[in-house]
Amino acid sequence: MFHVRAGARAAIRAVAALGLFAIWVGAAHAITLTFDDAISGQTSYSFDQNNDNIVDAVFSTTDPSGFNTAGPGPNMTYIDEPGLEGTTGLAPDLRINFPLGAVGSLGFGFAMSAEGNSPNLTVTFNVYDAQNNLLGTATQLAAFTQPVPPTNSSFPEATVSVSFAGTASYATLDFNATGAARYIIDNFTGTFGSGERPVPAAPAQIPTLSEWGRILLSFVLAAGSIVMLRRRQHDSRR
Ligand SMILES: [Ca+2]
Ligand SMILES: [Ca+2]
Ligand SMILES: [Ca+2]
Repeated sequence: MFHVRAGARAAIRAVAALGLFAIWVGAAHAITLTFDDAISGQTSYSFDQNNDNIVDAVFSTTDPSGFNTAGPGPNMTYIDEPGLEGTTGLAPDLRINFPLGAVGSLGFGFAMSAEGNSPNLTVTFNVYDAQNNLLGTATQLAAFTQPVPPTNSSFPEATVSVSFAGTASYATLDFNATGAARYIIDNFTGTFGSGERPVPAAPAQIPTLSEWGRILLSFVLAAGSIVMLRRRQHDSRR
């Protein structure tokens, strides 16, 4: 027999509750896009990080050459290639749509293709709702880090995040082209994935009768009225 004392039972219940709580907190928290998909040359790409066939975020650029995935190489703190690489020459350089909406905060790591530090190595990250209201903004300067001290990273880099109230519909990234010609981003994090956000229910299907169904129904109705009529005639003769 497997006896569990009351104290042990309470402990098991507490651990189970803690586990459920951890799962719940995990579910309510963030998704991280790691950009592992092959997206070279694409100008728009729908990312489905948890592979449930529900798009989590759509990244798009107006650069006809599209995105690349490689850039600064492995000696970086915030970029773990593949990432999402592109030109800084647009305004904005990148747009991110959140089909399920995003809440709380959004953030990512980025690097810029410069050989030295400069005050122009900036990105401006804007977050908007569906009515194009600006929910939050941040401008962040990139600088050399030391992934393995005392050696500097290959390129200037940083992380940036924006916290906001309400539901974000899309965000834009604009890198300062006077600081560097190319950017790369990685580990785009926020509460916008299909595992974290309620997926809208499909519109209810109103059943409609096919042509065959309508013909059949009219026959049934006609047959019914004939039976009723006969019965009435039969009753009146009695
Ligand atoms: Ca990555
Ligand atoms: Ca998904
Ligand atoms: Ca730009």
